[in-house]
Amino acid sequence: MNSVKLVLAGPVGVGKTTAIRSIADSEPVSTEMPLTDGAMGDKTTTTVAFDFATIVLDDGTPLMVYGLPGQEHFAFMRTIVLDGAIGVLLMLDAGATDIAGECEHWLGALRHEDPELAVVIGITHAEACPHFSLAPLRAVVRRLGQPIPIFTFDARQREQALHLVRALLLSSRIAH
Ligand SMILES: Nc1nc2c(ncn2[C@@H]2O[C@H](COP(=O)(O)OP(=O)(O)OP(=O)(O)O)[C@@H](O)[C@H]2O)c(=O)[nH]1
Ligand SMILES: [Mg+2]
Repeated sequence: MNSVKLVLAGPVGVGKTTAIRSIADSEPVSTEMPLTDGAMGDKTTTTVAFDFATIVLDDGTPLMVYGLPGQEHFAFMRTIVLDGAIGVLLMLDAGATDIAGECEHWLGALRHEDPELAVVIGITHAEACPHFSLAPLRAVVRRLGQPIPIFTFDARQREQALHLVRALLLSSRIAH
């Protein structure tokens, strides 16, 4: 079976590198450098090129999973990393001050790269935001007219991260 390529995207600190570490079958390829503006809690590094890991799902599907850098500074990596991908897990932080704006920005950037990409949205850090609501995100998705599922998950938890990967694979297969 040919490997399927999936990409994790989203702003700095949402947990793209963490999610890839959670689901990887072996040590992932990382390109981490120290955060120049200082640590964000226990996060002291940022991705400067990409993350990469291979996974074989329970049903035998081989996956190549890449993570993008969150910093706009490295936006040029998107075209390179997204080449050949069939789906993107767009990760957003429940605690972001303008999560709907970030969602719209990233969905626009992804659509610009490849309008055919299947997208699933995964919200992290939700347990730290008791008043978090999916409603503003649902409004963005509805406005754009794209059928995009939205889930909350913890990128540090392997099973939760794998659940999102399986959902993305399903969306990709429906879309293609
Ligand atoms: N509390 C909490 N922490 C989380 C959750 N998901 C991820 N984290 C933490 O959030 C941080 C995410 O850091 P990274 O994985 O480096 O983030 P990234 O998206 O790769 O960031 P860049 O590469 O800088 O764009 C880590 O410290 C994780 O342990 C979550 O659901 N809840
Ligand atoms: Mg990273």
